[in-house]
Amino acid sequence: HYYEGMSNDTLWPIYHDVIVQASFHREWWRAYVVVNQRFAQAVSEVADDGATVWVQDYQLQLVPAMLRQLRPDLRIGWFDHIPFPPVELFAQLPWRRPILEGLIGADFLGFQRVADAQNFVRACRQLLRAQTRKDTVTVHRPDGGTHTVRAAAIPISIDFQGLEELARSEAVQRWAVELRHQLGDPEVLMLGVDRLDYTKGIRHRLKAYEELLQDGAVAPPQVTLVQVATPSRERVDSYRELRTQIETTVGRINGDHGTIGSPAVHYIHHTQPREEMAALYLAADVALVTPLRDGMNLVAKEYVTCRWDNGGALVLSE
Ligand code: ADQ
Repeated sequence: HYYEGMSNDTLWPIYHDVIVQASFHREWWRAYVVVNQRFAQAVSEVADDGATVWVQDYQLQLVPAMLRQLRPDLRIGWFDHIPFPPVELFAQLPWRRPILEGLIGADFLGFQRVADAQNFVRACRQLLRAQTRKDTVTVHRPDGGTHTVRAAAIPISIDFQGLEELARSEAVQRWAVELRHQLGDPEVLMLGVDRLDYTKGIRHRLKAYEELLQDGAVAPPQVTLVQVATPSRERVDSYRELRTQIETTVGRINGDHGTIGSPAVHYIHHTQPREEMAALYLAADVALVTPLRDGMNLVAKEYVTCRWDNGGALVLSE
């Protein structure tokens, strides 16, 4: 109810522009409150006097206020890894007010983009009638005082030094060459790496590739696509449906356009070791990063980092 329900079948779709319908269930919300309370309680028992606590992501939006109540001495930050929706979408949530009140308990709220932080500030103004000024929101406390929280963009990045080192290592470089050989030495190797999620645009990407194959613009083995689709949220209906659609499409494309020994799409549905990911990035001529909606997208940054030779092309959706 807490994770697959409220977090991933209610909040996730609302925060990603309702690409799929969100579900609303009171019992999911109740579980969300209970679990957030449990996190707040646990942190309150271990945090040092005056410690700074970082709360991560949309699964824990009530923790800041709950924690502040338990431990007023703490400095509390929260980071949103996904988009924060415009108020028109956010307002669909029956629990919009308690969520905003939960977040306001923090001292600082971090978002991926300025627009996300602005959406949050606007939601506070419109839905809570809170006082807002630039990137701050001020509310009255029950004791008569006021509390101010700042909401700003602090986009996430990756450990690019560590990853570049790995991608420069002899083992990974050798692996990249071997990979291309195993794939039939294509002239152009295209790569997609995504969690199997409807926000990532995997179906749209496959459709575009299929049209290029149909038009005769590309053909294996000269051009080939490796699609890594990591298993994700497999007990949520919309994710199960998506997996079926993607795997049916891959099967159709290979049936129509592949030949023995050279499929048009190489499809991988499991997690891979870091070294293997680095080798794939290094081997790929084109990385296709085409989400419909995304917080940041680390795959784009990882590809650019692994192509330390400044080769390759990154195709990035709007
Ligand atoms: P995700 O949607 O999971 O996270 P994304 O930014 O696409 O995030 O990163 C996925 C990560 O998983 C990458 O580091 C990638 O290398 C790794 N990965 C994918 N498939 C893998 C596989 N088969 N094996 C091993 N590793 C694999 C959320 C938000 C994003 C935001 C991030 C970080 O949805 O928008 O960028 O958090 O804030």
